[in-house]
Amino acid sequence: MAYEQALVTGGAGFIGSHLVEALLGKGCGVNVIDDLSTGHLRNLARVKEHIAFFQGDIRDPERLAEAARGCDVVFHQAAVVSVPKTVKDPMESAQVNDLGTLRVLETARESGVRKAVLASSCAVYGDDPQLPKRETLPPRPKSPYAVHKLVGEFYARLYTDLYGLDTTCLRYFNVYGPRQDPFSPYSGVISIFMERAVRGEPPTIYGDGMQYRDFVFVEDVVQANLLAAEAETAAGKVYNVGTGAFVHIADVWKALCERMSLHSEPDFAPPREGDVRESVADVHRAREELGFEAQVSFAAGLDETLKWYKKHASAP
Ligand code: UD2
Repeated sequence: MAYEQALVTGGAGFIGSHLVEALLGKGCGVNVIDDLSTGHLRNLARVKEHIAFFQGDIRDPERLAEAARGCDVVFHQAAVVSVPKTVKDPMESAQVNDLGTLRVLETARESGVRKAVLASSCAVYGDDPQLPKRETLPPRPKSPYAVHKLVGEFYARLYTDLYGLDTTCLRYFNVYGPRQDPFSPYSGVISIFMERAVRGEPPTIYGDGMQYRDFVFVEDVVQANLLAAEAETAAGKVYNVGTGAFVHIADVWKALCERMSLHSEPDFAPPREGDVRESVADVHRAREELGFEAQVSFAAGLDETLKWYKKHASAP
């Protein structure tokens, strides 16, 4: 193993907490920093005895330095993750997502971290109609969130070029899985539909339901992070993390109804403003350079996620 001690920023969040578990499973020591603004300690309940947890803000240099001490790799997952929140308050989200990310890179540089893997997003592609989304497409950010992610990518590459810090950015497509919080109108569609299906209530589909997304299971996203951390030739680069396949939104609900033996027609509402109609990842670069290939089929991922939502129906 190329690293022994990892820092996971946002480690109490949906993706971060799965990453923490996988790192521990590999025998790696794990430090977590999280301000618990959207993450929850319950996401770390199973591993809390085995990690060093630092409650704090990534913008706090002393706290971050404390959390990074002794780490050779950083997985940066902490962010304001709600796109509409960044639209509503672009100054605050820039503080966290732009300056916070810069602080993470700077702390990595100062504290002798060897590698930083940053969570980016397919949001950077914006509404470019070309499909599948290839890393070589010029970015067309359509929200402050997308700009933040792009800024992070640029800083990461700069830190590789200027300071020799090995950085890799991963453009997550639509991540889903256990622990994704459904209780916000802006939560991922699968988490919202899961919650509805478990209650036996119909969801709302915005538009005709024929829009589609590349849904990638959280365990696959974790694997992509682990591969990126060990890759020798990924410094300063960005990679899509998706499956290369897509599912129509209407079919997500159908698949859930089948599994729950529900006969529930969704409500339909006008398309959401600014919605991208079609999104699917080109997965070649990640496959060729990181050896990453999503392993979990949509059917298997949905089963696994549903199992979790059924168990945690009232308190995800
Ligand atoms: C995803 C990311 C977002 C940003 C964006 C960039 C998530 C949760 N969000 O937004 O952070 O990176 O990609 O393009 O991964 N829908 C319904 N009913 C609902 C909720 C959603 O029909 O109750 C539709 C929605 O209109 C959209 C699709 O489902 O067409 C996916 O919505 P989403 O919010 O899960 O994800 P997306 O791709 O808009």
